[in-house]
Order: sequence, then C-alpha cells, then structure tokens
Amino acid sequence: MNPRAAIAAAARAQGFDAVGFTQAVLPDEVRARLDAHLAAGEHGSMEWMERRMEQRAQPRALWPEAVSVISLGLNYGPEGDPMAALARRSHATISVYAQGRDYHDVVKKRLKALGQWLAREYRGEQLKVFVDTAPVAEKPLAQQAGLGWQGKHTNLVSRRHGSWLFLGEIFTSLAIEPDPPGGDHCGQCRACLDACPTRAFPAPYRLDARRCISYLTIEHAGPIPEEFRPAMGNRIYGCDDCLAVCPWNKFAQTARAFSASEAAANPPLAELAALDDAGFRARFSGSAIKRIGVARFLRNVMIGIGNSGDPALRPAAQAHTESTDPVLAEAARWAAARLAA
Ligand code: B12
Ligand code: SF4
Ligand code: SF4
Repeated sequence: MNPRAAIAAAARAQGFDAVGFTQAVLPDEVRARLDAHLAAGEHGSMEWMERRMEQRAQPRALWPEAVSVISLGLNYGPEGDPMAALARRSHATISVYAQGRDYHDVVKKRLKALGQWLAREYRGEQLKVFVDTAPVAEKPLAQQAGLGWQGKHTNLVSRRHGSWLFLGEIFTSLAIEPDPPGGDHCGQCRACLDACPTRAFPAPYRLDARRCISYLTIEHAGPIPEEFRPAMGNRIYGCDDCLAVCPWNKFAQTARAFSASEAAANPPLAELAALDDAGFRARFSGSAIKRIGVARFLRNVMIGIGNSGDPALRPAAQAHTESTDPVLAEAARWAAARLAA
C-alpha cells in the first residue's frame, strides 16, 4: 500500500483530525523571520527561543536523518463561545486549550502510538516525535504539509477546523511524497488583529509576545506591566480572543477529547484565590496549568480580581498582600486598591 494512504489511515485511527506530509526542509525565509522576531525582542523573556535556532529553523539541523515530516493536527474546538466567559467578571476565564487534560500528554501519547505502528510497518526506518517543546517550527511545517496556513494571528488556520488545532510532528527517514502547501485564505479579513485586547500585533502575521496575554499569564515570571492589567479582564491563563473571532471556525467541530466542564472553564475567582500549593497541585493535576506553579497562578488571579469590579472579592486579594512572594504581594495590593476605589 502507498505509504501516504496507509499512514493517513493509521493517524486517523489514533484520533488525529488532520495529517499531511512534507520534506524535512524549510525555506530560508523561516529562519529570516525567526531572526527578525528575536532581533526585535518580541519573544520577551523566552530566552529558550534564542537557543538552538539552527534546529528550530531547519529540521535536519535537529536530526540529520530526517527525510520527511508527518505533520499532525488534533482538533480542540470548544462547545460554546469561549468569549462568553469574559462577561462573568467575578469568575475566571481559562483559555480553551488548558481547560481539559494537558495537550502535551494527549498528543505525545498518540504520536508515540503512531510511531510504534510506523516502526512495525516500515522496518529499518527511523523516527522521532515532537510536540510543542522541541526546537521545531511547527506552524511553518504544518503549512508546508498542507494542513492550513499561518493566519494573520500567526497560528495555523485550517479550512476544516478553524484555529483550533494542536500540532505535533513525526520526523522520519522514510521518503514520502509531499502534499502541496496550504494557501493563505485570510483575504481582506483582519478580525483577529482588531480583537486583540492588548494590541499585540505590530503587523499582520507578526506577534509581539511581550504584549500577548498568553505570554504574560503563562511564560512571564515577574510583575505583569500595569499598562496591560486592565485589558486582561478575567483572563487568568492564556487567551483565545484572536482565535475565537476567526470566521473559519464556523466549519470547526467540537472536540470530544478536550471537552471541559464549566467548573474548569469559568471557576469563581474567590475559589482560586483560596488555593494553597497542595490545593493548586491537586486541582490542576494532569492539566497544563500546573506547569506555572501556584505563585504565578495566584498573581494572575489577583489581576482578575482587580478587574472584577466586585468589592466582595477584596478580602480574597487582601489575603495575599503580605505574601512572601513579592510579585504576588504586589499584584494583590494592586487588586485590593482597585476594588477600594
Ligand atoms: C513561543 C510560542 C508561543 C508564544 C509566542 C507565540 C507566537 N505566535 O510566536 C506565546 C506564549 C505568546 C504563545 C501563545 C499561544 N500559543 Co504558542 N507556541 C509557541 C511555540 C513554542 C513556538 C512558536 C514560535 O516559533 N514563535 C516564533 C515566531 C517568530 O514564529 P511564528 O509565529 O511561526 O512566526 C512566523 C510568522 O511570524 C511568519 N511571518 C512573519 N512575517 C510574515 C509575513 C507573511 C506574509 C507570512 C505569511 C508569514 C509571516 O514567519 C514566522 C516564522 O515562520 C509553538 C510550538 C512550536 N514548537 O512551534 C507554540 C504554538 C504556536 N502555540 C500554540 C497555541 C495553541 C498558543 C495559544 C493559542 C495558547 C493560548 N490560547 O493562550 C496562544 C496564541 C497566541 C498567538 N496569537 O500566537 C500552538 C498553535 C497551534 C496552531 N494551530 O497554530 C503551538 C503550535 C503549540 C502546538 N504544538 O500546538 N505561544
Ligand atoms: S492570544 Fe489574546 S493577547 Fe495574545 S495575540 Fe491573541 S488576542 Fe492578543
Ligand atoms: S481572523 Fe481573519 S485574518 Fe485572522 S486568521 Fe482568521 S481569517 Fe485570517
């Protein structure tokens, strides 16, 4: 059987919603754009982006045996409108990708199972699996493999799944006929650029991570700059606004693998503010949220409380104003002062 059809069928059997093939080579333009992003400092404090740039820009610099890349997408389309939670200001909004089980675990498990199938089927060939954390340019590879295109919000958009696809890859020594690359279907639309609460897009297709709520709440360790705090609203972990407004989402299906309860998507801020380290770990066991640790999480909750307009939440902020973590204590004082005004 032709490897393309057999691998695509095996990928679907593992629960992947999208699969495409490309050669393990990226054009020089990807490296040039990554360099420009770093030179402008748009990656903020994500210093790990500066390391292993050769590998990130070129698959064979990461693994010389790579001949083909199998790009895989897992749909995580939400059931309702993820932006509806933003109006419940005494509750938190947690971005869709983090509401269910940690996608790294879910995607990795499926990639490994598909990899085992490949190793059995094509003996003598080698492979490596990646999701998110390795120095791999996942979006350019997915576009080149025909899964979709990098939209103006910089994420991969698919005609079938909209903006809601997790990406993962299998690099393999097997030669597989490539797919045609995905074409850009953004046209005149600029909905994502206009929806961004912190104006994080200096231009279409370019993101200044330092202004992005996803970066500020997940990657950034210090105090959140005051200029961004009011615009964050109740978004305490990640942000979905630019993804949610994309018109291509109307073709997306709801994802069963990641469906979340209301308690996971939109929990009361007071309940979150009361978590201690053990409570935080227990509550977010198996979730991507656990990775940021309780102090950074509470810092974000304080910003949500400060933006809630709900004076009943003031004691929940005051409870942290004397925290031994100076970043959390400062965020708590900011929140308490906002609610006193
Ligand atoms: C660093 C990172 C972040 C950073 C920076 C995001 C960014 N856009 O770079 C932060 C923390 C902000 C972030 C946030 C999010 N992330 Co993130 N992140 C990554 C990571 C680890 C690396 C991305 C990267 O290399 N960035 C550097 C920039 C320069 O690369 P780039 O975006 O590809 O930039 C290209 C464009 O700018 C383009 N370009 C520049 N000029 C022009 C001009 C034209 C005309 C064109 C066409 C292109 C173009 O060329 C550049 C190079 O290819 C990837 C995983 C991975 N290993 O790839 C996940 C990843 C991109 N993240 C993902 C997700 C889900 C998110 C969030 C939605 C999470 C959330 N809900 O909060 C948000 C979305 C924010 C947004 N609008 O991008 C998914 C995206 C899946 C998809 N469908 O694309 C990925 C692929 C993880 C995964 N395995 O699924 N993320
Ligand atoms: S994730 Fe939110 S803050 Fe970041 S670019 Fe998109 S809309 Fe802006
Ligand atoms: S919202 Fe519009 S501009 Fe942004 S990615 Fe979707 S189609 Fe492209």
